Amino acid sequence: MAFIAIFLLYLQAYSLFVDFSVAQEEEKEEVKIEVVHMPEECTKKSKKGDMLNAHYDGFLATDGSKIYCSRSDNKGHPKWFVLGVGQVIKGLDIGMMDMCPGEKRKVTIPPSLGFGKLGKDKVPPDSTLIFEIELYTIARGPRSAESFQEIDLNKDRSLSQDEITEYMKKEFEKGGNKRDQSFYDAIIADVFRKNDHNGDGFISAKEYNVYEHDEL
Ligand SMILES: [Ca+2]
Ligand SMILES: [Ca+2]
Repeated sequence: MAFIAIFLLYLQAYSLFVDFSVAQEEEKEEVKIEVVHMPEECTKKSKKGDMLNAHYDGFLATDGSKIYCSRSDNKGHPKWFVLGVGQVIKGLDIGMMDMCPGEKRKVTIPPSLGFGKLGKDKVPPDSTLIFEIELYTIARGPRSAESFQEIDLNKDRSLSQDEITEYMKKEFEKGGNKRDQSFYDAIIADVFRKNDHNGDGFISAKEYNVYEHDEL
């Protein structure tokens, strides 16, 4: 599972996360959640800090026009994001809590938990939004203490390029995928460019854990 964390580092390097700005005012309004489909078996429920893989489409409540589609906006790939940390608008952070893999929801989001008084791009000011969401996967949150320790083979509380490469190889080869060294080198270069903030050639616990600095 820590592979997911590395994978996220990699994704972040390519800025696949939508940079929604969160409106903070008027938080009394609520998100309305309708469960459209519930799988027969619910293996686990989403919670804050989990990494979710989902497709979702967003519409304006007023006229039903589409404002976002993770299928077309993300080359058809389900979107990965961390729940509850502001990577998506507040209404989605709330509307996707306690959700099961395989579950589908229709979530109605008031303006104050969406794009607020200002709106953004296709969203006019003060818009209520409707999102149709299908959740595929719930993974352990990225950059947890657990995943850090799993990668940190020599337990010196920092991640070397070798340790991360080693980890990625192991994970890829589990899936029967042999890759040549250049494949890993490219990812590693990216990961270090984006995360090794002090340029010492190691990713420290603090550099690794961008969401909750106190966790490690
Ligand atoms: Ca180490
Ligand atoms: Ca560093």
